[in-house]
Amino acid sequence: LATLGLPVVASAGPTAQTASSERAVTDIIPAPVEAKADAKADFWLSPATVIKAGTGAKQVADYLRGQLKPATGYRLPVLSHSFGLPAISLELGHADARVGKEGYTLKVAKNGVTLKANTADGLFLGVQSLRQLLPSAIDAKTVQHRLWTVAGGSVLDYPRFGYRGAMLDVARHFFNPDQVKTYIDQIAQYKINTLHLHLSDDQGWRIEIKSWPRLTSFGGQTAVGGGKGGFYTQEQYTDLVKYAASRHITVIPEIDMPGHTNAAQSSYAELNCDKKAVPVRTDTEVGYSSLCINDPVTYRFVDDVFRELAALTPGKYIHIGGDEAHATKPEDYLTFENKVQPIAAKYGKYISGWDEIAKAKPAATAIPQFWDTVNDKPEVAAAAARGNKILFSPANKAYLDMKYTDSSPLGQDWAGLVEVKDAYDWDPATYLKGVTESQVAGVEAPIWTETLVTNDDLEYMAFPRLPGHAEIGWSPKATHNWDTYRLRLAKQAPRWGVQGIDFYRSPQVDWK
Ligand code: TNX
Repeated sequence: LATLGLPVVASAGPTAQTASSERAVTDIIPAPVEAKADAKADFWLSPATVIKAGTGAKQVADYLRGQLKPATGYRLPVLSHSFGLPAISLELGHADARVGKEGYTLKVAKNGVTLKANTADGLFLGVQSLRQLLPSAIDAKTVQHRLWTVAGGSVLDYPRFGYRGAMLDVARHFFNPDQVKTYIDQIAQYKINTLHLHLSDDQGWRIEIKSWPRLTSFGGQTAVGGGKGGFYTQEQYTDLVKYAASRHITVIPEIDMPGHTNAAQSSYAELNCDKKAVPVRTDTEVGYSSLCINDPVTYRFVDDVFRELAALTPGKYIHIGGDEAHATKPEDYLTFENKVQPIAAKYGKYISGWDEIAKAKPAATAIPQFWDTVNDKPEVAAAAARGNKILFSPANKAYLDMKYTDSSPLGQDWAGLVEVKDAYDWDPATYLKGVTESQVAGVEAPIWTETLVTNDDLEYMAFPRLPGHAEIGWSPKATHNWDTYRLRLAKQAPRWGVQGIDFYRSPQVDWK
């Protein structure tokens, strides 16, 4: 090493500080399919380590290099050969067949780390596991002088469900692009692969639509409580979608319709049946607004919005809302849903929507998002029977805006109080009558922001519950166990500390 001009650490180095008591491959959240710890196989990360990136692995290798640099101070080279130096090798292809599209295998040995996957997504998700094998100080933003040992062992891993989502409501309170990027990085570490952005609601419209400029110039200027609001220009939104993609996260944009539309209807008189713009609303009532179902202008509006939105959306899905349309007559609701779906299809997009859309018998590619608190919802089971995959966000389990206890300073309680154990202890494959494992698209944890304004607020509600939903979405059912999960969860807390995540210290977990 000295001949390479690199610092040499005398002493026993890595063996002087074994990783195994603090962290192990068996501690990873979400729990891997198979993990075998080997305390004698710790890898010592040093300035001489090379990140070896095979074909197609360069983006993930650069991401890893960027993750490791601030705390270690090491400028690890990303190379296609390791030249006999100790290496973290990222290899695409030749992975165990079981790992599929998003899985990976990870081997940490004394002489190097090998991560293999069939896709760049798999490598990225494997890197998230690797990060958890390093000391929590690895996430520090400034150089920490210490040894960096990667806990030894091997992992074979792949997800239970393909859709593992988080939803952020940027309509009730606006979150600027940097705030959303912060949340993206926080969720990516738990292998969340979908970010659903709730871009419009009664209190605000947050995405620039060039053919209807007042949606943002007027409808984007308000928020719950009368705050100043905000919106994303199409350029900013595109940048956000790209940032998410760099974290292997697909963005699904939601325009909520035919209810939750007061911001649009206060911006444009023609969107109201009586052709009078409604007053701005910044209270938190729901279910009072409705687009005008039998007026052709409504569908010109939807067409323009979907056309522009689809052009900003590399993902296959757009979310069309559809919840709590109490001000729309049931027959009008069906008329509306049946007219808007072909518009999405015309612009090459499949739809998702809150579970009410199941009543309109959408095409089998549509994903109804179950958000109710009941265990029996016949129209959702009927959709599953017709071939629709169901996304699970039961409000009394998965809503991150529910209070933990009745003394929680933030959040709501209409779906009940949701402590960390409540949030973890459920199974999407047995939750709803008539919907079984193969009919489940996955799990999404929504965070509604009527009471939430800052990233600290989001963090307090999402942590520690979000990692539990991520685990329900990723890990095999056989690994699901609260008693062992709570111990693994406790070990994440120092990481959140270093990352600046302001979490709720639930008394159900013995935090370090
Ligand atoms: C219900 S759940 C809503 C939202 C609220 C949320 C608050 C759903 C699809 N609609 O409009 O923000 O409750 O928890």
